[in-house]
Amino acid sequence: MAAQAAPSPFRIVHAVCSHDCPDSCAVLVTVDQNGRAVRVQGDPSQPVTQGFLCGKVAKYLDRVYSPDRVLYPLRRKAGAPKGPTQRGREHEAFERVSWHQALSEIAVRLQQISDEHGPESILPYSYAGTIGVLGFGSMDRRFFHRLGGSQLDRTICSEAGGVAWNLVYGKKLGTPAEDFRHARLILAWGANVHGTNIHLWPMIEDARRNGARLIVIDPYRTRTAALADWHIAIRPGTDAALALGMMHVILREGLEDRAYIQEMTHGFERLAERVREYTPERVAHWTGMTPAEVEQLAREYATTHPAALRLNYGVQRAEYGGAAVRAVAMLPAVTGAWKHRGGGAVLSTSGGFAWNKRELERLDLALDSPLGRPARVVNMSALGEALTELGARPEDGPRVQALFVYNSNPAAVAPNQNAVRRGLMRPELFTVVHEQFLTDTTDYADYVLPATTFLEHTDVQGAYGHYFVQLSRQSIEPLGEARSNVWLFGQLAQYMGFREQCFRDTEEQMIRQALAIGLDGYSTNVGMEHIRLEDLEEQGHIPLSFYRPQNEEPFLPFTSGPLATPSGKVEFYSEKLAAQGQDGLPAFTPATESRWGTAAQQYPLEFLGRKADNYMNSTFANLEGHRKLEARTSQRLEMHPADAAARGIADGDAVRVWNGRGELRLTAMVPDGGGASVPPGVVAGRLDWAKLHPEGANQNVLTSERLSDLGAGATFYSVLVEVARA
Ligand SMILES: Nc1nc2c(c(=O)[nH]1)N[C@H]1C(S)=C(S)[C@@H](COP(=O)(O)OP(=O)(O)OC[C@H]3O[C@@H](n4cnc5c(=O)[nH]c(N)nc54)[C@H](O)[C@@H]3O)O[C@H]1N2
Ligand SMILES: Nc1nc2c(c(=O)[nH]1)N[C@H]1C(S)=C(S)[C@@H](COP(=O)(O)OP(=O)(O)OC[C@H]3O[C@@H](n4cnc5c(=O)[nH]c(N)nc54)[C@H](O)[C@@H]3O)O[C@H]1N2
Ligand code: SF4
Ligand SMILES: [Mo]
Repeated sequence: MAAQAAPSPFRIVHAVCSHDCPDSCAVLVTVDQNGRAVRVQGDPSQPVTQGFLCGKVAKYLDRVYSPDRVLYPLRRKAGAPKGPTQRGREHEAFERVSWHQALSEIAVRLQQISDEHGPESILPYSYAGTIGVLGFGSMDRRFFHRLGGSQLDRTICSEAGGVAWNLVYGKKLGTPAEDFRHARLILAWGANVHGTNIHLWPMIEDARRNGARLIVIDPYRTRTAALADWHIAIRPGTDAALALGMMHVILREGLEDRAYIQEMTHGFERLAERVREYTPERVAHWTGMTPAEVEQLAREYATTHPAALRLNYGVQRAEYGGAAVRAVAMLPAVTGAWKHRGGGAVLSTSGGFAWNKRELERLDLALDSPLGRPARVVNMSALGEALTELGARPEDGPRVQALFVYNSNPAAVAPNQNAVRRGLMRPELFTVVHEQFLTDTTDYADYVLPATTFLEHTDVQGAYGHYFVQLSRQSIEPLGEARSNVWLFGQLAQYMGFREQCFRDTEEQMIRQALAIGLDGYSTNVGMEHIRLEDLEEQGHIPLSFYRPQNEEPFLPFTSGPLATPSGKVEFYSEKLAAQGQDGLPAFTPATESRWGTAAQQYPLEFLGRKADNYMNSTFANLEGHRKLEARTSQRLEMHPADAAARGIADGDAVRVWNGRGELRLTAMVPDGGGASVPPGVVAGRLDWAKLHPEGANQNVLTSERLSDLGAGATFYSVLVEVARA
């Protein structure tokens, strides 16, 4: 008798990693007959994921099924004080309540606050816990618009760079990740490819096998830098000088692409005039390179084709990060690198995804709010100020009386942590946090609501490192009473008595809205016209129409016009900026908090409060397995031997790191001999959870709320400190 194959007790579900990472991996989740996820793996059929996940998410089931998950709504017990709580004892401050109780009590409280202080006294605070289109911003936006709550300017990550890029090119598009294979020269500029964008690495390896060189420009010796052909340990915040210096050499030696400049760009004569000041000698003085190195880099970049530039967001977390990104972004337009497959540059690909935000976010609901207009805008990068100072002047509007946090851990990730804390500790502030874990921020919450992970809800997603639209199907039932962001804000709207139909939309309906599905079943979004939901369901991932990796015809952005800039061209000179009284051209300005700033006498070291390779901002920092991977650098201060010696500090010493905003204790990490991870005058640390430190604070006690030149973004990498043995 022929044996018949038994039906598999497992099913495989297409999901998408929703963490704030350019790679947006296609994930295959294996679920057993009991509905338990038993395996996650990268989808081999997705051309960027290529069948593997990063070390953080390969261990994702440890996170999903962690015994520390928040599984039920929690309410702070009467009299339980707010503030940093010892890990493992957080639960003692809370009591379990039902969703009905939590939602009705929160609704009553928000209504009271709105009536008494005006709805703008309610501030949502969210970032990118999930970058799924629905989870990142949809029902929540509808809710706060209808409520009249303050609008949040989401600037903490990429705004300076995004605004800068768009000033030059009009749209966040760039060289496809897959095409890096064809490059002969790769520049990773403020881009920690190995740590934060690992799926670009195989493309770089392919290119190198074919003879390409990899040059890394980063003050810190990342794993990527250690593997490069040339690591340029540039001083923090001096990238604009280097890029303008490269253009100086390129133009002096006639290495520019006249035809491309003529056809595609605006303001070249003015730029040429400007770069004359940036001689290799002057650039060397600022950057810490030699003049010969500046020249060599310029020549190599301009004469090697295809040359691909991976510009990531490291450069723009700086006071003049906008100008720096503008200058760097102009390089491929000067050399015509865009014309070659495998050439050009990429900061982000997110401009390719024209989601139907109008329908998802419904700003028009603001007209039905008690304000009858869109509410004031509060910058998330100055949360400390918003909680402690906003409302002091009549023109500010009301003080913040309620904070509603989701998709974010501001007590760990927002700059100037001491100010943030002072704000969160205000006795009258009402704070709600929707979370998967009891984080630094939930220590200040009046209510904690349990949130789902991407295995437990459905979403649709684009990416900022590739061009695929992907559907993420729910693979398991929510754990405990965890609920998605969409569910939470839809329900809360019912408790607030909002009658609009849109608050009853299901996730399924909202995915159709995001895709703007037309009568014929196809999306009506630009670039998605060939996509039906049914096809996404079946295939999991579909490339945008202008980008088909299987086509022979390569996607060469910015090689034909008109572009989405005011002139329709690549803008070396921005009339728009000039009209605002700003410099129409990029220039180099040393940061206030840099070795050239006046505060450098008191605080002589430039501090880079970087991200951890094995965490995702503060996410994962609470998990034992991830912490083990990060152990070598965790709670360390990486120093150059010269700076350590000058302070009598040896490797392994306990040190105090401080400035006018705060102080932190870390353990010095000083390499002996060569191999320093930072250049002289620079020290570096890693982001984690504040409550993992004995003093209940992390490196953001040192960072400032000063905003960047463009986009009013955060400036985590323009910070001065002093260090001493503890
Ligand atoms: N493993 C891991 N992956 C992540 C994240 C994470 O926390 N961990 N975070 C995710 C998020 S939110 C984002 S926005 C992306 C960001 O991805 P990246 O842009 O790569 O992020 P950063 O690590 O901030 O910056 C990159 C590099 O810039 C360097 N840098 C700092 N200052 C300067 C400077 O002035 N000039 C130059 N040239 N380089 C400088 C830093 O040392 C760092 O190595 O990564 C995402 N992926
Ligand atoms: N010193 C320093 N500070 C930094 C940076 C740095 O490089 N150095 N980087 C900055 C950057 S680039 C960024 S983007 C920000 C990131 O700041 P955040 O966006 O706050 O990032 P995370 O620390 O990852 O916290 C996200 C939280 O969202 C939760 N979460 C995940 N999925 C969901 C969900 O579906 N629903 C809900 N309700 N919650 C969910 C997670 O459990 C996690 O606690 O940090 C910034 N802060
Ligand atoms: S964090 Fe990034 S690299 Fe890791 S699985 Fe998610 S998308 Fe992929
Ligand atoms: Mo970010």
